[in-house]
Amino acid sequence: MADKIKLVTSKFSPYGHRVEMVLIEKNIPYEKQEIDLANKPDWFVKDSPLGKAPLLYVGKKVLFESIAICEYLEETFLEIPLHPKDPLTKAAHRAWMEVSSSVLAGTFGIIFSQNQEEFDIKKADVSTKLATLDKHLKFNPYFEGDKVSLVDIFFASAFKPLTFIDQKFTLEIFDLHKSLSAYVEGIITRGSLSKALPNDYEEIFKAFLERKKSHLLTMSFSL
Ligand SMILES: N[C@@H](CCC(=O)N[C@@H](CS)C(=O)NCC(=O)O)C(=O)O
Repeated sequence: MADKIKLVTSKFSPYGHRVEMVLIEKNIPYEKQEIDLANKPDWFVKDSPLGKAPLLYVGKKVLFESIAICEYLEETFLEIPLHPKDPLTKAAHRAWMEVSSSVLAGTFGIIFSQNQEEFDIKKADVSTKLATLDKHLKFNPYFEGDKVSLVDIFFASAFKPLTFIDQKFTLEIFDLHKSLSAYVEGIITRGSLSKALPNDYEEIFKAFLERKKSHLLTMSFSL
């Protein structure tokens, strides 16, 4: 019998969303347990070496770090592959997966900004990253043509919070990047992301901004 798979994550974690998207896209049966990262259970602190979510329990073993988890799922559940076979193409996908993580880190930089100066610097940083993506990538409609890949899943989970703040706070961050924007719209509306996101995503996002005393909340918004 196959080992039981359990995802432990927080409702708001984009790193957890990317793992859950992989589970859904690959039709892998799984259980999910959501925890409150502001109030971590003892068992979670014990099992998570860095104290971060997500974790993936596979039978009695536990994995941490979302990239390692997704790569494990890709190598184990072969029926619906999400990586290209060719090693050179796969390496390029992995490189852009790293870039997606830097877009996500940049987005959190904007969210954590405490004043206008910090906000301007962090927003410029993300804009530079978007310009880099625009310069180097052509999507058709996904990264590798018609078929969704792991790299698209990584971009979907990274772009979800960015598009959320872009729309709610009218940041106009995609205005110079129309083709990237069309790609992003396609991946963030995939069913696997909708299923991975909690129904109360907006409220959770708002509570997170309040907890972090985000400078965004001083700007005009429609939450
Ligand atoms: N590199 C990690 C990042 C995970 C991460 O930063 N998770 C956040 C939630 S989005 C977390 O657990 N934060 C709680 C903390 O740092 O105490 C991964 O890819 O899994």
